[in-house]
Amino acid sequence: MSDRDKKTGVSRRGLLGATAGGAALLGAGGARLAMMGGAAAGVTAATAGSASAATDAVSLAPGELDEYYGFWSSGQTGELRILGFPSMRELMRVPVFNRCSATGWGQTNESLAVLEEGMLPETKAFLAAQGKRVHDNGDLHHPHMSFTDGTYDGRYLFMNDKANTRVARVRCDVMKCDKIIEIPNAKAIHGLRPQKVPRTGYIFANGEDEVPMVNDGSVLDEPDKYVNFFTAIDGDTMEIAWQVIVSGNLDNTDCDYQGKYAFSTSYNSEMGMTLAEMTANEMDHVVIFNLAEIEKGIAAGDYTEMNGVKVIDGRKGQNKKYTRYVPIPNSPHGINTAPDERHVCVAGKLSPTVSVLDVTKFDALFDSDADPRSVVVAEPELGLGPLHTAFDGQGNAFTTLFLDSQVAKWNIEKAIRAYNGEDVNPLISKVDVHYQPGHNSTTMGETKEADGRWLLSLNKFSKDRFLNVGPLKPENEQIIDISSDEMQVVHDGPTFAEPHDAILVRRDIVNPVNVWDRNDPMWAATRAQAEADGVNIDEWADTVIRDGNKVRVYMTSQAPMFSLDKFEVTEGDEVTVIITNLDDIDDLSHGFTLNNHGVAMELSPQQTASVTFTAAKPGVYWYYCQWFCHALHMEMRGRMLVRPRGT
Ligand code: CUK
Ligand code: CUA
Repeated sequence: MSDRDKKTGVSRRGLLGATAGGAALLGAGGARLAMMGGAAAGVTAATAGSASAATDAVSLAPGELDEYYGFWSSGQTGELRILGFPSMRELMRVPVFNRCSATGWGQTNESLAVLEEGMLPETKAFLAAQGKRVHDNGDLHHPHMSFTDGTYDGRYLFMNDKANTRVARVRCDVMKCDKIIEIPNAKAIHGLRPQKVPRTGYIFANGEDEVPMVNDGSVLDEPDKYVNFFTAIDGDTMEIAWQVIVSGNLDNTDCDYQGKYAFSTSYNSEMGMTLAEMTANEMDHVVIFNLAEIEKGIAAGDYTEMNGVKVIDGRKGQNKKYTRYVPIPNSPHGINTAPDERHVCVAGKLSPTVSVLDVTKFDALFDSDADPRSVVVAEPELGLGPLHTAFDGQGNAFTTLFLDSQVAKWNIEKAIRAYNGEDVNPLISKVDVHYQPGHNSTTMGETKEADGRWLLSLNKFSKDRFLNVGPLKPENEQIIDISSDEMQVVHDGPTFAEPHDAILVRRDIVNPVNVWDRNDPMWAATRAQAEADGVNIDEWADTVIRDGNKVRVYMTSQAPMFSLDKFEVTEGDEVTVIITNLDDIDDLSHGFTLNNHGVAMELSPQQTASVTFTAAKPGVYWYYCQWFCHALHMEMRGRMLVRPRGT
């Protein structure tokens, strides 16, 4: 029990009671958990760190820079967040699946183009029926950087939207989203990973929710008609390369360091629809995808075309060239490839075990009819509710234990020896975290350059760790010093809904620009329209073009003024305001906010952005710059006159 717990009188075990009770509701799975309760006894957990020299290591003096970029998901907030690590200072929010009031994401024509481009026609029609053009929510779980030769290359970040079945890409040069695609056939994209070797390459994306193969509303309770999809996306073009139909829900995914296999956990091998059905089996599975065979199968025409995608049948009992199903206990969740480039750790969730797969045994699995379990080389029992595993690059693994509110440090090689009958204990130590950890992440830990310096534990509950802000509490993300075998918690970091995952990237890998390139593709369509209108948007512009009832207002910004301090339109006009920020000094962002029109957008140095609205109400409306840019920032404003129709 930590000092903090003593002070509040709340015991960690007491807090767990409620959650463990929840687990018991799961029936067979819960019973198994209860039975395994003592499995990891014998290792005492370190107490949580109090203020000490170690906490100094994560705090920076004013003006100092962090050693790592942290790229955070934000769950149902829908954005990507950038934090400095280990200071945990939030540096930026990158809107992706959400609507952003500050930047105009989801409102500017340039962002709407990104949001609409990869949308399925049926979704466009569905949204139109709701009076909308785009979704304004998303559920972003898994941000991952592109790889070259097994380590991060600083080109792109890729991420999923579980809520609306999408995959997005963020450009690391400007830290803006440039592509969003909706995945056909699949539903609820969850696990997502980029190919590590030779490069990204493919983005692997799991469909979590199974739906009837023909989902037209005529099928509900015919489980054999339900299917699920694994998708490979080309990370360069953001087009779908192929899909594989699988048995079972897909949860998380990862791939090897050889460029041959991807693999996904599956928590509902039963293909059940209710809680009881979904947790009936003691064993679920990991699906292994043979990339070369799938590519050959596609080339040879062994696919069905579904909604424009080439789909291979990789269901259990189908053609074994493409997939193999490895039985794993019990509703496995996280799947993480170790930096040793060989071992894959599969967290058991409802089983207290982590199953270790050896990728060098996968060839034999596909070449012969070997027992799929032959690729399992260790299965240490670590504690209750193992969810995700991170690595230090020195042969050790760190697994979050959701129900125990702990992180277990263990040694992969020792776990293999124990599995082979040797009398060794792979468990090194445990540390209490506060509380209920999901993902964890080590510095560079999902690359072959894992450096073993820090562990981040992303805890779902914060309970008593912060000032009370009402029934909705922040989550708590803790930094753990892993420089010695006794792990020490050195920092609490509250976060808002609901980061699942984060990656910690050495800062030399990430090199964004300070000022936009005037020829950036982000506003190529806007530029083409300006050219058609005979307006040069790279220089001072103050032109109003009338085109029927469409009006295009071209202006520029340069501190502390807009090139137009007024313009006139007529009631009912569809008005597009196009602005180029001519300032090219670091940090000199402007913005355009139009009063009482719900219009606001970002204009960073050398950026062009545009926004379209209907001038529906006669009158004078002030527009202003919403980024404090100059001593005369308040004066950086102008007027739009909307004349009554017919005047
Ligand atoms: S999942 Cu959330 S804790 Cu979406 Cu990565 Cu495991
Ligand atoms: Cu421009 Cu404030």
